Amino acid sequence: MKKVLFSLGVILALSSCDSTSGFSKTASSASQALTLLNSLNSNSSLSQISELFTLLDIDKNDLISKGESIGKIAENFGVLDKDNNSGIDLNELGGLLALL
Ligand SMILES: [Ca+2]
Ligand SMILES: [Ca+2]
Repeated sequence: MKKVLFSLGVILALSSCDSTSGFSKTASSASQALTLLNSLNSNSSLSQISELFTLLDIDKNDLISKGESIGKIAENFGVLDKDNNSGIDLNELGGLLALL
């Protein structure tokens, strides 16, 4: 929890001295990701999972880290991260459909 607050503080500090355009872009893809996540159900296609993955993987390292995860993905992070490498890859994210 402390770590989350710390990274939030870093994000806020960065956004206040950076131009606001970069921050609002991030905020909008985060809200897009949340909308998409909420629209998923057990019949959702892998292309929707893939779109969600792209929105969430902010640093583009092909893994969703704990910090990048939101909602049900954050809640089930340990379940989805099958190989316990502290990141959820596209295949592991597909496991989300079984939890919906
Ligand atoms: Ca990432
Ligand atoms: Ca993993």
